[in-house]
Amino acid sequence: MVTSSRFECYLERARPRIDATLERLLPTARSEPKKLHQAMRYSVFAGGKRLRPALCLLASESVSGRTAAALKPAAALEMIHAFSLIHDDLPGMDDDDWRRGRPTNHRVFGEGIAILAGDALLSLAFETLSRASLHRGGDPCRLLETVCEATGPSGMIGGQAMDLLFEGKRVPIRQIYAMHRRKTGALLKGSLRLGAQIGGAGAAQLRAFDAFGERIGLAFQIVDDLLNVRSTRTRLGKSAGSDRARGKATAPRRVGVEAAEREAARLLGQAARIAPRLGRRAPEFESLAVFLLHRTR
Ligand code: GRG
Repeated sequence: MVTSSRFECYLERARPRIDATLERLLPTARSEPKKLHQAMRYSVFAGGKRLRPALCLLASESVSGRTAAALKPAAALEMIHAFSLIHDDLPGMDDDDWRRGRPTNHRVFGEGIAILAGDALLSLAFETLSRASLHRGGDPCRLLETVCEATGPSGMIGGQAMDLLFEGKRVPIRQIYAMHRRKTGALLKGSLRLGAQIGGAGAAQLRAFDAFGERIGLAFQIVDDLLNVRSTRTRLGKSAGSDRARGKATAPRRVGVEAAEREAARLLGQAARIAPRLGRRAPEFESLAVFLLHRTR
């Protein structure tokens, strides 16, 4: 019998609350412009794991024992994530037809509406963050700063640009990891920082969250690249083997599957050793490191 880890149990419990918050924040599919709202909802409610919002909630709970103030900011992270996937799949980027076992947003709604659905999700995310109600005199500007840093040129957008520029080139592994830290790692790390800030973490605890986030963020993308090599489309819900076909710069392609696996395990081992410094939910964070190493989608 396969038993779920502590982190998976937390994720299962958090998901309905995250979904309900997203449901309240997103425009209904019946309001105009219907096609735009349908496209936004198509990608947000497509069976994603809700990892980023769950990390935000877990960090807030770990610091303060509370999650209520983190719920809307957590939902904003999922909107940004959905936005990035819609744009990542576009013909001008990775040109993918499948995501989470369904046709990609632009395949269903057309390229123009897919671009706008992504843009609208990003704007709605920042609107949501700007309205965050924080206890103990917390400042929503600090939250915006965290998320802007995670998504901007030094975060996700910068990493996506490196990803495009590296295509078809033989890039040193150091630069591949620098790209991964930005493209994927920055939003995961930022999700933890956001939750910790909402919980009222002090400087030392924020540094511990950053150190943990740095490692799980990079390891997450290495594992994603390994899945792209090893898995099938049915299992992943998106195109497998596409990195090789597009000449993507990835760790398994640059240093080999075994060395990439060792690096992911090394980073997640380090993360597990930092976990005890992350507050009352330390066991869930430790379990997260194991979950990320063994995930299959
Ligand atoms: C303006 C924020 C912003 C971004 C635009 C398109 C783009 C720049 C960035 C794309 C970044 C990207 C697609 C990174 C890949 C991250 C990744 C491995 C996603 C898969 O995450 P999971 O496994 O997905 O959490 P689910 O389906 O579970 O939600």
